[in-house]
Amino acid sequence: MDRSHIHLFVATDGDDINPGTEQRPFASLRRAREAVRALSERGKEPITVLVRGGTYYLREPLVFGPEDSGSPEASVRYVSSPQGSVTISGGRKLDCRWRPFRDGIMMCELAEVRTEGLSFTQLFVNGKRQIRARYPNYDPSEPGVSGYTDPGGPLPDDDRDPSPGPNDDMTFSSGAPRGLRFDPATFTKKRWATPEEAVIHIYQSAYWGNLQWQVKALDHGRRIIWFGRGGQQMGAKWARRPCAVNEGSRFYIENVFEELDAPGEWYLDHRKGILYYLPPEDVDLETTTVEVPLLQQAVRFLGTQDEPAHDIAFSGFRFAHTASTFLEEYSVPSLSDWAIHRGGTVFLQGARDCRIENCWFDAVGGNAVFVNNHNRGIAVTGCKFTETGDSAVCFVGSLELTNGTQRSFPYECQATNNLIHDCGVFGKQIAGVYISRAKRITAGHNLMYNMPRAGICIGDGTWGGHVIEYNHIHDTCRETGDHGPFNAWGRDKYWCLVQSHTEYLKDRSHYAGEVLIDAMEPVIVRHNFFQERAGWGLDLDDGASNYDIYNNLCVGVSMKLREGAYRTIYNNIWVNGANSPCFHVGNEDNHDRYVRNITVMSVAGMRPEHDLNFEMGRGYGEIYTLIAPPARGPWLEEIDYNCFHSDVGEFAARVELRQGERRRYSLEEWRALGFDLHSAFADPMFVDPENNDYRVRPDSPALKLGFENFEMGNWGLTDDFPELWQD
Ligand SMILES: [Ca+2]
Ligand SMILES: [Ca+2]
Repeated sequence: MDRSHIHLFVATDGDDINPGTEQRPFASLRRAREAVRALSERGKEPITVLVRGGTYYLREPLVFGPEDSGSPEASVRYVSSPQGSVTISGGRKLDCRWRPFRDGIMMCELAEVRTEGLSFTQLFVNGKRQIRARYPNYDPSEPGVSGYTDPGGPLPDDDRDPSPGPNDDMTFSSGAPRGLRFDPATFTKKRWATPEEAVIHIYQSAYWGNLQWQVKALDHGRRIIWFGRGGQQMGAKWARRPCAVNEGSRFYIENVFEELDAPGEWYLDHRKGILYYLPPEDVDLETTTVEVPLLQQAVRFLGTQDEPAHDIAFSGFRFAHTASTFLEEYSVPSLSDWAIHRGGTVFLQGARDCRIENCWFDAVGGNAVFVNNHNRGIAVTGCKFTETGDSAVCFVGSLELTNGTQRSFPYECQATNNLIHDCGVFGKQIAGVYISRAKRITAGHNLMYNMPRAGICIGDGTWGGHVIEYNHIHDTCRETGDHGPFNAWGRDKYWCLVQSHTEYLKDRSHYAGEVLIDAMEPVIVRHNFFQERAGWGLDLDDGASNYDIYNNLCVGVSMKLREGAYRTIYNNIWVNGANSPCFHVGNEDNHDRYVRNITVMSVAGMRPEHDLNFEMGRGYGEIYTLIAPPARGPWLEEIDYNCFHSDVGEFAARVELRQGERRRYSLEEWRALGFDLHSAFADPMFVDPENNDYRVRPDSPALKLGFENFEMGNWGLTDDFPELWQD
């Protein structure tokens, strides 16, 4: 052991009155933090706190401030020893004495529910999240579809709420519906004793995400579910006017005692202090560990722009049992669709050069890592995120607080080499990596799959400079639509809602405006591999501007450019996209260039899918979709030197003009628009597509057009991703 390197020790069988040595370790991370704080060598010598294996149940979040910081030469590190052996729990273990209730349901008395006000919304049995008693029952077979039921329809405005809340008369533009009609044919036949305890989880009408409400009352006569608090979990709620939720909004309702009827379901009776649980067959209650989340956050790095918490690292921990946050406060960080809860199991605000490395965020209740407002040089790397309630990693600044010398946004941070899958258990408008009001964020070498919405999402152009590279993303947007594995918006100060969403089919248009004031530096998207069955692929939605997109391989999806300007799309490969490359609602004179790309469409490869997404081009072998070009040109600075092919045998583009004219263009007609004058309809001659080698052969016509082969297979996790977190 390096003599100049200070080591402190923590063990579950230690004692906080100990000196924290190897022989006499502390018992808590909190005590170790206090010892580090007091060390005169702090910032001069590297300090490592070695935490020995076991579960550390926190009574309150661990907070690290400027006074707990290291220095660039001598950081303070908290390390699980060995790696992966330590769980930092935001909950507590229950002492359950189970006895039978009825129908296989077991019960146990929890005195602390009445004596201490213990309350929880999740239950973990042997480390696995169980199911709060619900209707319909959970069914994993088709995520977002199975385990839900359809409503009867939205609530008409003139339906009078028999017990309005004191502020229900306050109306405002981002308000939420007051309730929902249920369909007696499909709704539960059971009668609920305490419907006001129930929580509804329901998809927004356009399936851009979901919303939750506390149920206020059930009216069986009028077939109405009245909503109480909730509906704040999305920014864009009004996709299908007039209702955020309508007859197409699938939902389930949880926390209902009478619906406890399936293995894995549980219910806590707060009044009696009794926990009920129907154990699955493979659970032996004699030997189980039962844990419940209490804290929403486990670790907080808290400083300021002038006095940051800095040079602190967490390495090798499993984070578990943090409380769900979907009924907490959500804010709308930008003009994009999102609302977000500014919290996370690890929360950073006013931090600099801190690292979260090699950690597993195991079924945490809300966001896993939230990098809020001013932060710089934060790295989240080598981590695994599974079954998170909301997003995995969020970098979100504050427009309200960013002004003058107030730099209240994440800057030069990274989420790299992370394994992210099956996230968004509660929230569906979530992402693997979410970036909003931030600058120069790198998302690289992540492997993401089985996500309800995008893998990586950028909410508006402020302030660009991000690098999205070498990610391998597949099976995203499983529960939502109109999106892709990568999604971005550019609803900054010049973006025009009127052109975008109401006038775009009329004879009106204008230019994109001074988009580079907000989207200051280009966002680089390169060397990613996206494999999907549906969706837009690279979805540059609503004005997303200033992008350089090259050397990406997209199989099953392609790309979309909607409004915006200054996008250069070159040297990418799109194979059998659910959508053909789409130029969607154009701004005049928009400086977009689309050159030297390869598009291959196969009708033979078409798979009819149940699909939430718009499918345009699929099944027709169309090479492009062009929708609502500007009423006055020019549009698209250059589309040329592309190689495209389809087994239909000839070029076709689907064109929808503003005047409502829809038809297929031949190559000659397409060229009459000034596009693809030098491009070739020809087989690009991939080397070995069956094995994801989409380089082209030396005699490929694409090479003659300037396409250059790029490396294959270097996407996703790198070799130093921790072996213990590999699936
Ligand atoms: Ca049930
Ligand atoms: Ca979109």
